[in-house]
Amino acid sequence: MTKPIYILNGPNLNRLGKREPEIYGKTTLAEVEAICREAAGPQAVEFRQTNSETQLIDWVHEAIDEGSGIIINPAAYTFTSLALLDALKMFPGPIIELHISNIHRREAYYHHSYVSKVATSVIAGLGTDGYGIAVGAMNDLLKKRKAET
Ligand code: CA2
Repeated sequence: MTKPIYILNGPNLNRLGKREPEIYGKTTLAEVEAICREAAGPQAVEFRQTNSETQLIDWVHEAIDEGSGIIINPAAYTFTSLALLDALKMFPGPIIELHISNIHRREAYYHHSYVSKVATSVIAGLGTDGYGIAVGAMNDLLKKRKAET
């Protein structure tokens, strides 16, 4: 069995489904987790959310030692955190950066992502459906890597 996929969520995403449904939809984070587990099938998943930059970085370090892939919605840290970028640079596997909204259609301060510099792929604007799609894509990336080794 391959190592778990880490699905990491940054600040304020614990409020998903409760505020600004016109931007982020009505699905809660607990429902998103259930969608991810369903999409993963037998592939193990570590699904987490934090409002702390330090915690997010510590989880990336954990994933470096114990994870096969990272799907990350860093929320506001996408646009501010060189420390998160430095941590992700150390991860040897595939990284999918995920945003519920299409950040490029939004205000200019949402247009420059540090995380995109190291992401294998970026998914944005598919709503919370993007999570299930990201898990399917991650499973495919991991299968391809395994076949190549
Ligand atoms: O679209 C996304 O997934 C974002 O990463 C969400 C971040 C925002 O800073 C990014 O530009 C795009 C903000 C998350 C705020 O979370 C909320 C969740 C529910 C209700 C209100 C805010």
